[in-house]
Amino acid sequence: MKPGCFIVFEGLEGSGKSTCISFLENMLRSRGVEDIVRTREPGGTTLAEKLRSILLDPSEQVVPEAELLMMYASRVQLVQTVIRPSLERGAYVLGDRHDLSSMAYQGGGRGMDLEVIRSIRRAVLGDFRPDLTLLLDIDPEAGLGRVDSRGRGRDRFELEKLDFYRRIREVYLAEAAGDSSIAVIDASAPLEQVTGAVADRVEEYLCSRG
Ligand code: Z5A
Repeated sequence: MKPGCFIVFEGLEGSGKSTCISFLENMLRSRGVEDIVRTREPGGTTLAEKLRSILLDPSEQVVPEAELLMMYASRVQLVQTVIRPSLERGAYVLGDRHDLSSMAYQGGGRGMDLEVIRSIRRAVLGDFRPDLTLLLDIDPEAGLGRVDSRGRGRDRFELEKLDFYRRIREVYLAEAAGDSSIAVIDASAPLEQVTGAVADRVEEYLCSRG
């Protein structure tokens, strides 16, 4: 059986990750792909969803080191019990965030050492990586404006100041510049343009793997 593929969407809050994942899922289904698994991080397993509710709770005081380790506890549980088994049977796994979020948020946002984060990744995930990452790049003010217009209140991360998000964006773009498996998409463009770029990038990737 042909191995599956793991396509991840990354970006600031309100950049359109969930919207683009739904678009891609529909696109793949319209081409006859049936086995599609959607994941979100933190989350996606019973253990990881419990960690997620702690991590997003604005009343929780979480130190950066604990935050990082909880992100990886959530991730390794998801990879071992959901993502790897899905890929092994040939599924398309569409991820709403993965490892790059930890580099950007805990590294850029919280100022933790990127080498420490890389070494934790190596220790718990080995060489497991997404096949393709689509980074939806947007100015933090525009992204948070979209989040606020949904009117559901801000979570613990969304209460951070703009500088926090600017640092995250810088790390996202710096990591993308050094990694050909990360494609940057202008997420401030009208939705049809963004989904068009998503379709193009995925198409390129699928052609390249034959
Ligand atoms: N986090 C971390 O710190 N470290 C880690 O390792 C990981 C995560 C994995 C999880 O939140 C939090 O955990 C996150 C980082 C941290 N911080 N926060 N908050 P999440 O991923 O569950 O939530 P999020 O990033 O905040 O997602 P979101 O707010 O749902 O945003 P989105 O999925 O990117 O956007 P959307 O829901 O698709 O779109 C937002 C709105 O904009 C919606 O009304 C759309 O209709 C609209 N939209 C989308 N695209 C467009 C365009 N192009 N034009 C106009 N309007 C648009």
